[in-house]
Amino acid sequence: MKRMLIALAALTVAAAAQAELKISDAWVRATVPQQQATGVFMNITADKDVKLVAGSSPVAGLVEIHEMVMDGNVMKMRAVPGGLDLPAGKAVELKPGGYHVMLINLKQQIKAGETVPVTLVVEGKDGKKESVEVKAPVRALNAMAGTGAGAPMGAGTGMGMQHQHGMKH
Ligand SMILES: [Cu+2]
Repeated sequence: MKRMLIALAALTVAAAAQAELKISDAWVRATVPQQQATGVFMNITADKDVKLVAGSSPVAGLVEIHEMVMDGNVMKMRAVPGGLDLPAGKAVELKPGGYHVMLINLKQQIKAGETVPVTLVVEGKDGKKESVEVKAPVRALNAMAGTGAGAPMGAGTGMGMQHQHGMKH
């Protein structure tokens, strides 16, 4: 009886802290054989202030939240320090050349037409974490920014290359 009460209390706390995430246009960039890493892109809108702090996927040994930064004249990517802010009610775009979820140490080739499950972990201001699963369809290797993103072609291509050699960062 006592154990059951504790379980109920825990559930109530989780429900109160829960943020809702609206995720749209999720996709993963396809890989060539032996490729070690690729990016996952999507639009996320949270209903509370949370941070995207981590992720996991059955196809990757490691998942990181990345941003692109200029290092001299070279665009590089790195893990977002402290996680990616998802302000309440504001759509945050993860797209090629910008923020992305990085799948690292790939266990298999990611082929166009498949769907990759990715679990995202967000942290609220109270430090509570919750996870959301996204099923992201795979798009061809040369796929550019998703619907409506309209990134300039030249810049996008260069960053795409950086992605394919993601293990160097
Ligand atoms: Cu990356």
